[in-house]
Order: sequence, then structure tokens, then C-alpha cells
Amino acid sequence: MTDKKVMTIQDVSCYGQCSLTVALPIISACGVETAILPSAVLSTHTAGFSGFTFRDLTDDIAPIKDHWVKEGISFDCIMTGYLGSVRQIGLVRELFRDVLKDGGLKIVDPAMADNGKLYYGFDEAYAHEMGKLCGEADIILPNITEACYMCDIPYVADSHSREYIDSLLAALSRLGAKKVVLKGVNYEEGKLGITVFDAETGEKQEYFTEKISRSYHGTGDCYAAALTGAVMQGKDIFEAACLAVDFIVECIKNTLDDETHGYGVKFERTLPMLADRINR
Ligand code: PXL
Repeated sequence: MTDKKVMTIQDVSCYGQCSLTVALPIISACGVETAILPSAVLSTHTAGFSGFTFRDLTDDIAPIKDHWVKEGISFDCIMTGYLGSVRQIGLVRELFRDVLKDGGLKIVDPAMADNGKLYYGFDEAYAHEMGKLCGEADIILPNITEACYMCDIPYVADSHSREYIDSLLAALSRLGAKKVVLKGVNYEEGKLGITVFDAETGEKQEYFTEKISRSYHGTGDCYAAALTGAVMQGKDIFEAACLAVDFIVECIKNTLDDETHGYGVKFERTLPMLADRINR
């Protein structure tokens, strides 16, 4: 049991099982009080849909924050996901400054790219600014593509060498982040996993599971939420990172049987398993 409070800032994609519509239920299922700050409202996420609506809420962020400050509201952790613009990255810094408790945890999921490409609407200037935000964080959760964009390292899709992964970890540490959870590491055919690197001690830990051939949108957002919930419940970073991997693998397995379900994962079916693991 914990009384810790998380605040997560990311968009609301009304349909599509990503960002806030997964973060809130997943962190809540971990038994952690979760406040949200929607950075934008979209009818769907931007990948795999066309003609989506986009309502930018950047102008609401500072007034929401100012009201919280007036009410004496603050958080033990701020977790950031998909953000709409360089301006929003600046506003996240103000949230860190004004509504994060002393010693509170900054978790940054750069959520801007995958499979070697930036998501719709982002450019290299955004990626570099996100790199700076990652440099201020306690825990960052980039995938290989995001790491490459933030550190100007060429993207390698799979069959990674240990030297390549080490060079990414070193570059991410140079940004300034304290702990790195690098996602999508693939040394061996059929296996996919994460490397957790502590930039302060140099300790590196890895965890791999079977690689599932189908991929879905929003799994990074589900991953960040599960890891955040687990860390808030007192799991150490490696245990939380592994638990979140197992959760995502199970979410994907619970989605595979439905050929018509091509956007997010059926995380709802997997919440009991997550709660069980958290409470173990
Ligand atoms: O899952 C990441 C994500 C979140 N929010 C929006 C997106 C995406 C990925 O494409 O488009 C709006």
C-alpha cells in the first residue's frame, strides 16, 4: 500500500488505447493515486489513422499548474509521455519545479518515435529538446529509435551488438539522465528485451523475453505506466522494468487472437495480472 501520488502529463487520444487512456487505468490498477494533465485531445492517435482531430491544450497547462500551487497540491512523481511541442517540454520543466515534491521522481518517456522514424508532427529539433528533458530526469524510457534521435546515433533495427547498445547507453547517460531503461534491445534471434543502466554506478542489468512478431501502438505508453506504478509501490528499478515487460508481453498475447484489433493492446484483460504482481 502506498499513499504516493503520481501526476502524468500526456495527450488524450480518445480512441486507440494509448497515452492517458492507458496511463490512468494502469497506474490506478497498481494502487497508486493518479492525477492527469491532458496536453492535447485527439480523436485517435496519429499512427494508423488519418483525418484525426487535434485540440492543443498548451495554454491550459500553466493555469492548471498555478491552481494546483495555490491549493498546495504536489506530487511524489511526475511521469511524462507524448507531448505536443517544444513549448510543452518547457512547461514540463515548470511542472517539475513547481508541483513535484522535494526529492520527487521525474520519469520521462520520450514517446516520439519508433521503428527508425519520428511520429507524425515531430522533427529533429523536438528530438533534441526531448534529449535535454531526458537529461534532467531520474528515469528515462527510450526505445532504440528515440535514443538514436536524441543522441545523433545511426539507427540499427535489430541484431544489435553489445558495443552498439553500450554506445547508446553511454550517450544517453551523457545527456544527464540518472537511470536509463532502454527498450527494444535484440542481441539474439527471437529474443527482445530491455537494458537497465544506472549512470551513477555504471551497473547494467538486462531482461529478455520471446519476441512476438506482431506489434501494436501504445505499448510504450502501457510500459511506462506499469513501470511507474511498480516504482511507486516500492519495487526497485530493475524489478519494475522486468515486471512491466512481462505485463506488455501478456497484453500482446491477450490481443493476438483478435485479427480486427490492430491499434492498441487489450491491456484491460491483463490488469489483474499486473495488480497481482505488484502486490506479491
Ligand atoms: O503511443 C504514443 C502516442 C501517443 N499519443 C499520440 C500518438 C502516439 C503514437 O503515435 O500519436 C497522439
